[in-house]
Amino acid sequence: MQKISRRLLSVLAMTSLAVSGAAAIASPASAAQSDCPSGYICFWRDINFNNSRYQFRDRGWQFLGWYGANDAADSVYNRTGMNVRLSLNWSGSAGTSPFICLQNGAAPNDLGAIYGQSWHDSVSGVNIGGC
Ligand SMILES: [Ca+2]
Repeated sequence: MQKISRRLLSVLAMTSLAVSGAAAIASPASAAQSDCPSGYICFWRDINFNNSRYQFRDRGWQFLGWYGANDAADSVYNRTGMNVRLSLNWSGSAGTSPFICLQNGAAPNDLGAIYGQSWHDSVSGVNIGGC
């Protein structure tokens, strides 16, 4: 029953988000780097592209907290075709320093290990084409 409810929520989230073109959440059971569709940047809650996924394709700043993903991501895959700026903090309307510029195609599997422990469970803002 709980599994059905979770799946329904996921479908509802994907439906509403498809309209806004922002983010979607995948079932943790199917988590894999290859789940990230072309044209998106995907964030996973755990290292090595595991657990829930959040994906974005719109340009301009977005706050991961709008999708329940603030201070949670540990792995990322940039398939946007552009460089993407990630911020550690959020001002209310845009990301604020410190930043990472993630090259198109980059797929850091452990943000804390690669960019320093301050990036573990700490990404707040994403800006596709922002660097
Ligand atoms: Ca995490």
